[in-house]
Amino acid sequence: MNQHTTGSKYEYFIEQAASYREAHERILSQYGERAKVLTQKKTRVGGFLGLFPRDMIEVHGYITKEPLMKRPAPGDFHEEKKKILETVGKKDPVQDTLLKELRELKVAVESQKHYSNGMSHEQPLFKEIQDLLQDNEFSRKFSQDILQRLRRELSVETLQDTEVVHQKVIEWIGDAICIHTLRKPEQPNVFILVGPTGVGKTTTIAKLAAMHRLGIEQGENASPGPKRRKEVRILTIDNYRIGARQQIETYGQIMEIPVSAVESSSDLRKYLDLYSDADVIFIDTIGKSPKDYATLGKMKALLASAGASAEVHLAMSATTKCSDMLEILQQFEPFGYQSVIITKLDETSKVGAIVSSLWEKGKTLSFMTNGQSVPHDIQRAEVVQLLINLEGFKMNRSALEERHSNKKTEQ
Ligand SMILES: Nc1nc2c(ncn2[C@@H]2O[C@H](COP(=O)(O)OP(=O)(O)OP(=O)(O)O)[C@@H](O)[C@H]2O)c(=O)[nH]1
Ligand SMILES: [Mg+2]
Repeated sequence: MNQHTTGSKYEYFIEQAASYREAHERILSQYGERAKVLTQKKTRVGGFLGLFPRDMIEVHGYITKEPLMKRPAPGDFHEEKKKILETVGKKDPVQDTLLKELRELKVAVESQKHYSNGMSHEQPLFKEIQDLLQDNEFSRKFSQDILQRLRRELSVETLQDTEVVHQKVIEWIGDAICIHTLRKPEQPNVFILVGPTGVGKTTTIAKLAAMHRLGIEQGENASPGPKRRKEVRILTIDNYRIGARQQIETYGQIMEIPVSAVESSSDLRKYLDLYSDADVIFIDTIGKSPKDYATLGKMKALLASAGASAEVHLAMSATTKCSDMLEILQQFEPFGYQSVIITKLDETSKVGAIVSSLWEKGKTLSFMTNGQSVPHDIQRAEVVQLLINLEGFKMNRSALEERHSNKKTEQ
């Protein structure tokens, strides 16, 4: 069944049938490919006085008078395919170069898109962490490592949670700090402190010597039970600077610790023999610029007489900037120092440079000093004590303490 009206440009039709399929077949057979369907719906038709109507499908459409697109005949299609394959097969150097450049451009655009998408997605929290690391004076290398870990190890959901991200970053900073395990004391335990000028070597020697003298040394080597006053000696090779010898001798007098000045390798050997029954022998050295290679060389030759069992520590001030710390750590390498003592922590709130430089050079930390008072202002290096100096981070201290509590005994 159909209705058919003619317009100026189109002829309209309505076709009713029992199913869509039947309607479409009829439309195709009557009007051919020019028939275009506009709408189709279900409708109820027939029945006597509204009784027993039938469900029918009604399709509205029009017949276009515009010429149809020519479909290629099967033969034409094969002809076209052959032409295309021939063009593709031909090597055109200009076209090849262009294609190559286009491909490279596409890769560059894609990676740029990926990068900018990533950044815009990450930006607020990543920027915040980056700024915090920078404010705390972490090195670029260290900050980049942390940011990469954030991208790699945290899910997109976790990255929305400021507190979790802060705590994670603090944990990773803590993991980067390695605490030196003190050797089981030999007798005598020879402890040498080297380092740049004015960082607090002599003061630190005085603090450590006093602690041992009083039997209140800290850390894993602290003897359990009643404290035993130890036999302590101090040697100094700082004979050249006016007042230097007097400074350590004054500490020695107050603490009742013998202090001797050493001028040569044979001198050093003589005193080490003489004090062979002492518990600890501390050796204070001349503060030297890490660039004064000649004096550093002489000092190294002299200290070599202390033997391989001597424990060498490098004193470095917490107020030093990161690039200088890296240089100091490098220049004092010939002394074969086993660990670093960080001094003057009380003079700065920025601990990023210390953590970054030690991490970059793979060095451990043994003690931290935080004031001029002898002997109190010194403690065994502790990860959490450093972390709590970090500014601007939200941190859960008890979780950090739990995480790092065993670190002292790890090597
Ligand atoms: N604020 C602070 N000052 C310290 C600390 N340790 C040492 N000092 C001070 O730093 C200054 C230099 O200390 P010294 O112990 O003479 O340093 P040094 O490395 O022996 O110096 P040189 O022998 O000249 O190379 C002194 O005024 C000390 O009181 C510390 O932990 N905090
Ligand atoms: Mg000194």
